Amino acid sequence: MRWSPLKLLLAATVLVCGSVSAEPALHNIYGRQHLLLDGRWNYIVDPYETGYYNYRRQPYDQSEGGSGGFYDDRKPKDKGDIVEYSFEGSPTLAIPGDWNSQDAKLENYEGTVWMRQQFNAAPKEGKRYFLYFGAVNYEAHVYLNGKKIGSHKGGFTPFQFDVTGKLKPGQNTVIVKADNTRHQDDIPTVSTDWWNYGGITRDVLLAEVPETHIADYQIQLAKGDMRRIEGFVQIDGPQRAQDVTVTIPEAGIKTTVHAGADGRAAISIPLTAKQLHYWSPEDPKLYGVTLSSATDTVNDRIGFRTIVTHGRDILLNGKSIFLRGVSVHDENPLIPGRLRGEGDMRMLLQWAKEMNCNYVRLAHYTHSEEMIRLADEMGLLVWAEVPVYWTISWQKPEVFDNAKQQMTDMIVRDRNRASVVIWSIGNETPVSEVRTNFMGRMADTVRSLDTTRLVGAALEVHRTGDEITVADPLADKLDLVSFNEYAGWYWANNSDMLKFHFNITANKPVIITEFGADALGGYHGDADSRWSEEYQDQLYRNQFKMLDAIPGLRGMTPWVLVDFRSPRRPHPYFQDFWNRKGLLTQSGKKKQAFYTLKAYYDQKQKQYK
Ligand code: GCB
Repeated sequence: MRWSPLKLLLAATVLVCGSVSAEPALHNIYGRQHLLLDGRWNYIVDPYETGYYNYRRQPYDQSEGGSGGFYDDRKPKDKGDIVEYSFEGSPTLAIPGDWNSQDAKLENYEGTVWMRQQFNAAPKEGKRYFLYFGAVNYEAHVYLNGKKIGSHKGGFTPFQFDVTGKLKPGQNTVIVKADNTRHQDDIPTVSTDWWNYGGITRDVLLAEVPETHIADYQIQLAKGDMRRIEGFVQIDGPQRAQDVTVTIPEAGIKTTVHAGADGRAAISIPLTAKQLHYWSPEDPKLYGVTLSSATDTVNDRIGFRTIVTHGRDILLNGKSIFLRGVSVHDENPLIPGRLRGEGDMRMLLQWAKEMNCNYVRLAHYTHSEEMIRLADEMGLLVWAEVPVYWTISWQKPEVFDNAKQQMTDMIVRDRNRASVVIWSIGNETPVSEVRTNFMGRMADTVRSLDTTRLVGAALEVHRTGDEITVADPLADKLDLVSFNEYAGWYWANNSDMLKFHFNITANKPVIITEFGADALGGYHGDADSRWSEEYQDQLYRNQFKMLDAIPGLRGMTPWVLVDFRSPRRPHPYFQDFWNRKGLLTQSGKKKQAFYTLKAYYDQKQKQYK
């Protein structure tokens, strides 16, 4: 069919007006009644976006009742009919899972892929249904039974659509158009040091909740106050004014609060001295917590701890702590691709624990909710971050809105996780006025959403002669002096790096967010030979000397736990498209520096006993 210009214009208008952005996701999605839509999804690779645009590059009608694109999932009506695509018979991807690592032809693919799943539903009266995506990289357009239900941008945070009234009893079809093309005005932007894994990389769920339900809540210790639980509960639906009872049976807590017409109630629960067993890496105690109202009940497992800074100290539950950390990417070195489930996640966190870590930096984007819940359970403190990385289009309001949305979605998702102690607003953002304004507003966003945690950013260092400083006005907005520094690798080397010294005068704790060196596992040389395990090992030893001289040093997360794939790393022998700064190789073998860092952490642990 050829479309008249008027019809095309109308369709385009409806498309713009009719496209619904995703809504903030329900808190604690795994605690809700749900159907998991993971599994094998049929997919069609669509580099020219034939399923979305007609031959004139006009989008097909995406309005209610609109049709034309692959979302129709059309079958030929009769033998004379022509349909040039078919999900039936198309290959399948395991979801959650990126496409780059599942189809050799797609290893470097950046563009559109359509994915289809079919499922049975039995929608009930008086219930609301949300189609929830843990993460889709990067831009997602979602269709249910041939109708567009909305779109979302951002590859690492969850989103959902209200599909109440749109589900059919019996078989339903969900189709996702995902596009991982990089753009300058996105978050992250075109240049990163990680693989741009595209697709539905985390769980897809159909959640069922009562019409009036508990949508969100925070139940945490008040900032620095070990004797008070503080937070809120938010009810959504037609009967918002309700009582909500919070019970923590093991701690003998039962409190009822009243939500007004806006569905919101503040929570404040005084505690006696020994009422709670506080969460810590040594003893990651989680309590069963239940929120119940006349219409809904939600269960969670929550740990209680305080985190504050005091001068140059970091106090966990009032006690000085050294953050013995390591940086981690959401990537499985053994089976290429993003982490696909608890087994993968446990493997990475267990390696960190073996190194005697009490802390991980989940860099440089938001990792999955399961990973954070595992950190809660295994006793690892967490630095959580959004992909505001390197050079963003700082001056554009819509880019700020995107960054703010990703930050908000991360906080809303993880605000009840004891492990998360630091929200990071970004990584290595070069100093300029417009950037500092942008990042300052990001810090304000975090503080407006959560007062109980610290705010950080991985800053850059500045060198004058032999002196290394952090000359960044953003530091005033942060709770920590936190920075990446590559002494001995990108500048200086093992034989001259020790002539440099840090001069950091701020009365705040100092956390090194990255340092490191590439080493090809099994490649040996002396401590001056780049790429050798000995070079990396010596660099760590030198770093400890330099860093221990900083009076406020309270932690570090060397770069990085395990080798990871990166298109920026083409050296044919040493890299082969892997960043080799891992303390473990791509096959999980420990490099020498693994043991050196462990020994350093053993000693730090004794020091902070
Ligand atoms: C950095 C980046 C990180 C890179 C690392 C490197 O500063 O934050 O994403 O992977 O350096 O290896 O160069």
